[in-house]
Amino acid sequence: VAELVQYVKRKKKKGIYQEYEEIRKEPPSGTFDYSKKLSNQVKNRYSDVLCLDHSRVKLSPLNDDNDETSDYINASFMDGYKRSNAYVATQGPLPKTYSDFWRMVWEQMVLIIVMTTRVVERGRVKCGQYWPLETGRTEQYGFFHVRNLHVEMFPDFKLTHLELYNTQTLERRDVAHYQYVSWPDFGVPKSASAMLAFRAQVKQHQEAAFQSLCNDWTGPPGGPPVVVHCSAGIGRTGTFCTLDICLSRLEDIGTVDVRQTVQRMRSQRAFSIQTWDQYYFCYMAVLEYAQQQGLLAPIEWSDTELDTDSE
Ligand code: PTR
Ligand code: PTR
Repeated sequence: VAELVQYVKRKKKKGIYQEYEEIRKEPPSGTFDYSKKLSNQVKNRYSDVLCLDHSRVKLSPLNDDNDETSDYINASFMDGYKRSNAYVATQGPLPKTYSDFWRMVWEQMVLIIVMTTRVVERGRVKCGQYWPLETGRTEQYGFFHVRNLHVEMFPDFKLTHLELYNTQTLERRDVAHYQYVSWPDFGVPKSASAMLAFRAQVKQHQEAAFQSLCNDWTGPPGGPPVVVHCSAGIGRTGTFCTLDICLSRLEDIGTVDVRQTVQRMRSQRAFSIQTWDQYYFCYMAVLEYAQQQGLLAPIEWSDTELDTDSE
């Protein structure tokens, strides 16, 4: 990581911005045909944010209709650090897709949902209210009943314990819903420390929940994917996952490669990380983490290193 400090100091903020511009110019690594199908278009929140065909999450087709696109949801598998399909990155569910969303959560045996947006921001709906808000309430979405068991409030996030009931198989499962509420729209968190604490809690919860599931799990060794979504499922979602991957690698082998991480992620969920600031934030958050963990001495930044105008 010491090299990473030198790298950021040498490139300065402007150089990191340019690095992001280069990544952004690379064409997407595949086709979006399935997302574009006429009967799927209504299931996309944004007509310009589609899923790559090769990494999309397929729902099991519904056999009670002839709709051959009933397996579609705007969601993509993404690899984590040394783990394939560690995440499902998805858009904020639309009323039309609530039941598809819960079907995906069920079929992928998801334990944790991470939401990095609020439902309404600046007067605009960013995501549907796809789970019951009040403790004790149950809502029905397709053949799932979702019950809000209880809510815990933290300074920057809210943890809702949900119970999912599948009315077809009569099984119940617990799902934890983490909503990060301090991420301003059009921007990045001011300090990385709240985000780092959030990530640490999510990671710990996923590991603990997976431990208790172990006997029932027949999938890959790392356990079920964590579902991560914001509004479009690319900007804040990509930032959260990039950070998680970079920190896992740092914890394991002591090095970080933000650029390669983002390039790989974009090959599975196109357009991941939407702004320069989000990209730069990943670097700064990694450095903040390394200082917190005592892997780095406190860094002193000169004005020119943090200034976008200076060369
Ligand atoms: N495409 C958007 C625009 O044209 O304004 C860009 C945009 C990016 C819009 C981010 C909203 C965004 O905010 P959020 O990440 O909070 O949804
Ligand atoms: N067409 C939308 C826009 O540009 O406004 C797409 C979009 C919306 C892209 C939100 C990114 C957005 O941010 P996020 O992925 O963080 O929700």
